Amino acid sequence: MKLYYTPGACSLAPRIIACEAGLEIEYDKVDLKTQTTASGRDFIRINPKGYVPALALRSGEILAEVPVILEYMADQAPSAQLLPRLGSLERYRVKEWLDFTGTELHKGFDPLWNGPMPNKARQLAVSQLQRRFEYLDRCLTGQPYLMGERFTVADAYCFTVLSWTRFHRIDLSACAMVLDYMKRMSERPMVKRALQAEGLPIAA
Ligand SMILES: N[C@@H](CCC(=O)N[C@@H](CS)C(=O)NCC(=O)O)C(=O)O
Repeated sequence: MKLYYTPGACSLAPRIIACEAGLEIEYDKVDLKTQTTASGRDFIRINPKGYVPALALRSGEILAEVPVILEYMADQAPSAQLLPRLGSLERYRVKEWLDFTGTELHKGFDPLWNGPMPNKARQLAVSQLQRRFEYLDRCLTGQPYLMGERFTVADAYCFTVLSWTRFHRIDLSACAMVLDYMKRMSERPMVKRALQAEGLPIAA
């Protein structure tokens, strides 16, 4: 399999899961501005959506969308126990976290990536995100991971998105549980490996 990624983007989540699951994956870096890959390919022909991540399967087919790629990867390595059993309520709970992360957190950052914006608009985007972080903070009280004691694919995605708060200088001081969670996540050996592989800081 081959993962098309951009350093520090949401494609970091599948890289973390590939490391945690011990999957053998090739990587091809995508320049999102030019839509070309490090291997010299036209990315739009690989993923017509024009965004990372994209996972090329052994069959040559392309799978896109972070939650789907994470679920697929976890199912390739059931012994790593990165997802609860298919059909169980816990599995749907993980999907609930994946959807929350994708729609409420990940896409909440979109306005902040789109270049210079009026201060008022930035404040609105940040305060909406902060409301979500406060919810997350309450959920993480007394438990190390989103699902409780066990790390799942949802943590890889949530951690990846939370790491963008540093880049955008979003104040998380009111969310002590979230800060602890980010520290705990960044201490996982496979998370460190993924961050190092993308040339990202590993400090919590
Ligand atoms: N719904 C997509 C969103 C992916 C996404 O937003 N990727 C960003 C990087 S974090 C990207 O490549 N943006 C470039 C673009 O949209 O042109 C998913 O879940 O995979």
